[in-house]
Amino acid sequence: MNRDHVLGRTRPFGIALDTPVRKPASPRRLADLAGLFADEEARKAAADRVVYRVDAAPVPEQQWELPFSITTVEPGDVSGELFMTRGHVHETPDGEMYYGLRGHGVLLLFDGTGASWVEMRPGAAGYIPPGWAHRSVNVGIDPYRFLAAYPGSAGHDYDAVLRDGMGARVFRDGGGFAVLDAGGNPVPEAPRHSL
Ligand code: M6P
Ligand code: ZN
Repeated sequence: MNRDHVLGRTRPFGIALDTPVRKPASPRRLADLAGLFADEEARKAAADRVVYRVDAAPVPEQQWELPFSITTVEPGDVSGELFMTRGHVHETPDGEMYYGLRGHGVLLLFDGTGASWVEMRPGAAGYIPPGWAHRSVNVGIDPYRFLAAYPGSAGHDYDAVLRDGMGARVFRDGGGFAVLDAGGNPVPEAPRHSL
């Protein structure tokens, strides 16, 4: 790729992270999340409830670009399973970075064999390594909001998650939450580093 070609494509800009970026994209409701929660009947019964929305910066999903977006997941659950995004794996095995802005979340990760997770609070960064499926879960009582930045070449494959799941589900547990594998065993949290 030659530099002159990419230089003509997009222009610098800034965005205030905590105000609506553009007109919000159409919200994802429980009606749009078929086959993802363990209790499918309970999901259908509450089909109109808004689960999350994604506000994307005006960056094209093309190689060499770095698209970013703010996702807001509402608090709530389906039979105790906490509200979450659809979840996807990248079509090309690009990594991604999340940064917590508001509320309390879990970044759930799955490499096709085992699950892992990162607790997300305002100011926390979570790393999604190449090839790992990822989903965001609101484990708090307020909306959970985070910034995501990923290579423009990545693409979104949703079928892999529908077919194979995420290796774990996140449930309400008393006043807190539990990340459990298919056998009902707790999944260990990923290590947390300081810079
Ligand atoms: C983050 C990023 C986006 C993604 C969004 C919602 O903002 O990972 O690429 O679209 O979360 O997740 P999903 O597409 O899985 O519903
Ligand atoms: Zn992604």
